[in-house]
This record gives sequence, structure tokens and C-alpha cells, in this order.
Amino acid sequence: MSEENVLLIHPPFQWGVIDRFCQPLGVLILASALKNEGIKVKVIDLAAEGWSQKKLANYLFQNNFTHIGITTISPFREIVYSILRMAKKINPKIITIVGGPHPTLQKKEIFSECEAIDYAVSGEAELEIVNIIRDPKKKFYDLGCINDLDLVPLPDRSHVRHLAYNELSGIYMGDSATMKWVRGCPWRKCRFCTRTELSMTYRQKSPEKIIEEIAIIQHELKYENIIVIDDSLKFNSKYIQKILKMKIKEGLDIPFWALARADQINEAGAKLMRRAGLSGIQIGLESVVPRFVEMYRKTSFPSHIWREKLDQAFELGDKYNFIIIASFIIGAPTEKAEEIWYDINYCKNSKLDFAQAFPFQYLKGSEMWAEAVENGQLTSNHFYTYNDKKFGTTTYTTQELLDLALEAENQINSPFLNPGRYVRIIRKFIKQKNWLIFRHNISRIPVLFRKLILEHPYELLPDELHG
Ligand code: B12
Ligand code: SF4
Repeated sequence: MSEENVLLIHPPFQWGVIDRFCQPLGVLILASALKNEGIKVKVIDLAAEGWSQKKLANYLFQNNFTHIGITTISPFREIVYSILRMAKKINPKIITIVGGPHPTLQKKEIFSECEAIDYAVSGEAELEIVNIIRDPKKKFYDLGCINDLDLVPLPDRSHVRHLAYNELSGIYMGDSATMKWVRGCPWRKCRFCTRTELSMTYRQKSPEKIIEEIAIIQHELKYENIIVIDDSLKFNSKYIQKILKMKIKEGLDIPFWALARADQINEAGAKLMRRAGLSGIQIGLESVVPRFVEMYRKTSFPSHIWREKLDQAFELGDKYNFIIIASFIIGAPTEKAEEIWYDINYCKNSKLDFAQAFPFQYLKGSEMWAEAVENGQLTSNHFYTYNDKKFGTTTYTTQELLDLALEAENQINSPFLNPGRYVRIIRKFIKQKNWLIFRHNISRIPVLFRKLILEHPYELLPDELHG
């Protein structure tokens, strides 16, 4: 081991709050790359651990870290900067590095945002991180993307193996390992989304490497489930079908969840997905109002076909018994009340299992953000902000949109307003014959009901409101 002692952190959105859905793959992969070169490294997922600031301060006091590196996500940047300042206060010699989406978007501005940043990295860092730690040559690294994903080391999940990542929208998925099979979105055209700028070109890991990793996850690490967090799995592509067929052939029966586009799910694909263990998918529905399907550039089909594609995906979910969680946007620029309610009613009456409503956000890196800046509606400092009538882009305040989103979720997901939805979910779990997950979900129904009825899912930091 060399003398470097590196701490890598995935940040929380709020101190002391536990959020365990996905493992922080970015820092876990960087940790592998460092460990492979004999560098001592520790990863803390502060979002999943729920540590207080004091606990982290004590931890920094007790451990003599030479470097601290943090994934910096725009809405949490102030919490990241407070950690860096605290680390410098405790040990003025510590070297601080930020990486992740925020420095990737704020290449020029990043150092002016926080005086405690020593080095900043834009893009994918696993092939460069050892040099950045051992022999940094410049303050800012613009690394772009890695073309050959087979060169990327496996994430070192030992740092988070003591934590159970197991819940999505109140549904228990089993103790889950997170995986990424491809990087970049195959579509990359939605105008509200930052993927074009952030996750760059579409690249695939070889099916053999993916199967190798699944085998480790199932047999060595003994997880109960996998969450594939690719931006959008092309379920009807030859590539994904090859992976699924290999998974079946190798007897890797660990169930999995994935993110997908509705227009990527056809009958043959759905059948194979189920045989390969698919338990559920998360679909970006966004809107079924043709004007917004077009505004978002969600599809290459004529806008009214988008609704047919969604209907078809939900039908296939119903037929092949996988759970469908669909997210949609509320309060896009110029969106009227009747258009918002059109989407809510569509979700209410369709065969999706669970809906997530998100108020419209302007995100730097997206076309809609650039357009609003060009029109003088936003300034370039509003790089991550909810829509609000003060911008002249909607008649709603952010708070009204948040309330509407909550109302929408209640209308769609409420077990009292839509009991049939829950009968269907239970039927799907029974047909999946995953009794462990079935038992867990049944025993959690009272908690889920309580959550739906009593809790407000949006607790905004003032910072998030203003970008
Ligand atoms: C999966 C995912 C989630 C998951 C899991 C998050 C997690 N624990 O990792 C869930 C659903 C929980 C989630 C939640 C949120 N997410 Co999210 N998420 C993603 C997604 C789809 C993949 C991230 C990922 O794992 N990539 C794979 C790894 C390998 O890549 P990576 O993390 O980028 O890491 C690489 C580089 O960035 C860099 N790097 C990363 N960290 C560091 C640190 C150092 C020191 C260095 C040198 C380099 C470095 O090197 C890594 C290896 O190449 C991305 C979109 C995307 N395609 O990237 C959005 C994304 C990261 N999420 C985003 C956001 C905004 C959020 C939320 C704030 C949403 C919300 N309002 O609640 C929350 C934040 C929760 C949290 N604490 O992270 C935004 C961030 C935008 C921004 N400007 O910062 C993204 C980019 C999506 C978008 N809207 O464009 N997210
Ligand atoms: S919203 Fe989804 S499908 Fe659209 S570009 Fe972004 S990641 Fe791709």
C-alpha cells in the first residue's frame, strides 16, 4: 500500500436522512480502480447511511485521509461544499476533488463556486483516477467518456454490502445490487433531459462481462435482486436479448428491475424479459398530451402514437406480470390545468401499477433550459430549478406544482380510490413466484398506505428552488 489514504463520498440531499434505492456506482468503481493500484480507499454513501454532519466530522478526525473525493450533483452542491470546507478545517493538508454531473456541467464556473476545491473532474474518471491522486498535472480534468466499457473495473460493493438497498416508490424489491450495462441513452433527444451533454455517446459493455458480474452478484455476494440503472434498456435489441438469453442459459435466476422506454417493449421482448427474471420496470411516461410529447421530443413517432406505445407496454406488463412504475411531468412551460389533468386521468385509468409525478425542472445541459436562457426567462445561474411563474413560463408557482404532483400521486396511487390497482400488483407478485419479495410487500402494505396518505414526498431545500 502507498501512503495515500482516500475517502470517496456519495452525498446526501439532507443530513441524517436515509435514501437507499441504488448503490453509488460512480464512487464504487473509482474505489476499485484505486484499490487495484494498491491505494487505500474507503467509500461512504452518506445518502444511504443517513449520517449526521457531526458523525462525519468525527470520522474525519479519527482517520487520517490524504484525499477526499465527492460525487457532486447540482442540487446537493452546497452540502458537498460544506463537507469539503469541514474536511479542510479538520485537516488543512487534505486534498479535495469533485467529480460527477455538476463539474461536468459547470466546467468553467466550478472553482468559483467553492474555495475549498483543489481539483475538479468532468466526465468518466475510472481510467484516470490513479494519476489524479498520485500525480496530478492540472486543476481541471476534462475526461469525456470511455469508449471501451470492458476496461472499467467492477464496482467494489464491499463498501456498501452492510446496507440494504431495497425500495423503489414504496415497493420492496429485495436486497439489491445496482448495475450499469450500457452508458448513454440510445435516444438522447428528449428536450428536457441532460443526457446529451452528460452521458455522451451510447456505449455497451460486452454481454460476457455483464454475465460475469451477474454471476458474482448472485453467487458470491448473494444479493436477492439487481437494479439496472441504464438510462434506457433497449429491450427489443439483439444486444439485450443476447444478455437475457445468456442469463437464462447460465441459470442466473436472480430477478431484476430496469429503466426502459415504452417504445422499446414489444411482445417477444416482454416474454424474454420475464423468462430472464424481470420483476419490474420504470418507464418515463412524461405526458400523453400530443403538444407536450412534441415539445419534449419524446418519440420519433407521430405524437399520438406515444400513447399507443404506453398502452401496449402496460398491457404487456399485465400479460407477463412485471410491475410498471411510470413517471410523468407536471407543469411544463405553458401547460394548462386541463392538460395536467388529462395526464393524471390517463395514468389513473391505465394499467400502470404505480405513478410518480415530477414537477417540471429546467436542467442545465437540456435544450429546454438553453431555450429559456436564450429567451431571457432564466439566467445561466438557474442551472437546476423547478418551473415557476416568476420566470413567465408557467402560471403556477413551484409550491403549487409540488402540491399538484402530490395530489396527482394520491389520485392515481391511492388504495382507496384505486383498489383494483393493488389487486393487480398482488396478482403480479404471486405470478412471479418470488415468495420472499411477495411476503415482504404484503407485510408492508400498512406502511405503504400510511405513506401514501400521510407523507409529503417533496421536502425542498430552498437551494433546490433557486438553482
Ligand atoms: C441511477 C441514478 C440515480 C439513482 C441512484 C443515485 C446513486 N445513488 O448513484 C437515484 C434514482 C436514487 C437517483 C437519484 C437522484 N438523482 Co440521479 N441519476 C442516476 C443516473 C441515471 C445514473 C448515475 C450512475 O450511477 N451512473 C453510473 C456511474 C458509473 O457514473 P457516475 O455516477 O456519473 O460516475 C462517474 C463520473 O461522473 C465520475 N465521478 C463521479 N463521482 C466522482 C467523484 C470524483 C472524486 C471523481 C474524480 C469523479 C467522479 O466518475 C464516475 C465513473 O466514471 C444519472 C444519469 C446518468 N446517466 O448518469 C442520474 C443523475 C446523476 N441524477 C440526477 C439527479 C438530479 C438526481 C436527484 C437529485 C433527483 C432528485 N431530484 O431527487 C437524486 C439524488 C439522489 C442521490 N443522493 O444521488 C442528475 C444530476 C444532474 C446534476 N446536474 O447534477 C442526473 C445526471 C440525471 C439528470 N437529471 O440529468 N439518481
Ligand atoms: S428522458 Fe430518458 S429517453 Fe429521453 S433522452 Fe433522457 S434518458 Fe433518454
